[in-house]
Amino acid sequence: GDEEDDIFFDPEGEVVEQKVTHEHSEALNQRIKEHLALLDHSDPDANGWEQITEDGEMKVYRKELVQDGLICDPLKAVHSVGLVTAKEMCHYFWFPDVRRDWEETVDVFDVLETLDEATTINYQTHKQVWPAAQRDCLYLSSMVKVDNPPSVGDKIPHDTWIVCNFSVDHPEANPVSGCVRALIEVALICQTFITLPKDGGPITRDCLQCDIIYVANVNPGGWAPASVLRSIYKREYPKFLNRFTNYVQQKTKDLKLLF
Ligand code: 18C
Repeated sequence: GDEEDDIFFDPEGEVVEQKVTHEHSEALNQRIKEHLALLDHSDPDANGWEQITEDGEMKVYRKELVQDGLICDPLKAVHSVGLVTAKEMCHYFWFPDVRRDWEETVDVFDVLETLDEATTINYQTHKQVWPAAQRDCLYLSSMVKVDNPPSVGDKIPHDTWIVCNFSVDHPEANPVSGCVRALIEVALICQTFITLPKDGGPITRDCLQCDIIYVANVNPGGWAPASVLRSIYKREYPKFLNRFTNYVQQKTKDLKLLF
């Protein structure tokens, strides 16, 4: 389609420009803007986030939220891992070809459309959890470099990337029968921090620290027992973050740094 610029202001008041290249560009830009506001919260317990678990550097928070009788608890995790860049983390989270390498909760996975080099529309079904019906979701997934992130105090990131997944409709969806459609709003925000070698040598993987914020708002779309659902949350999100970050560290350990 026609390219035009959509200009908006980030929370610091700086102008951020995002290209409008496809029919979901404006929705995408709006969500990116909202997710990036999370970088402003230096206190992770701010705004009613309740910590539900932690594991090393990883902390997982939720807010209890029930909508129309359905449990829709927003989830937020913060993590920090060495040896990888923000772009590498986001690449492996976004790139459809490697989805099955790290995503354990998915059965069917199809790319329905490629909107640009870093944006796809995906359909997937998730493993069924007794006694609830199986879930599927249909979502746009896009990976974007963030040029002017809101600042997080005195730490200056080398670079910032985000992957944004959110539910959309698509005419070519061929849903698996019996599935209940879950609605998702997910973001993975990654920032690379570099400690330069004291001897002036080259930057190696040991110089890298990648800070991560992961947020997920999932509406289960239909009945699911509260206790089962909340225990799935508590178990599956930390499991995903550990598995995924280990996966990216393994995949990249012998590769050139990707910024
Ligand atoms: O972000 C992640 N993955 C991305 C790529 O797949 C994408 C996916 C988001 C998750 C959408 C969840 C939709 C419903 C899931 C159904 C439950 C499956 C659980 C299977 C357990 C064996 O952004 C990484 C996501 C990793 C965490 C997934 C767990 C999500 C739990 C949400 C539960 C809400 C649905 C209720 C289902 C019924 C349960 C009784």
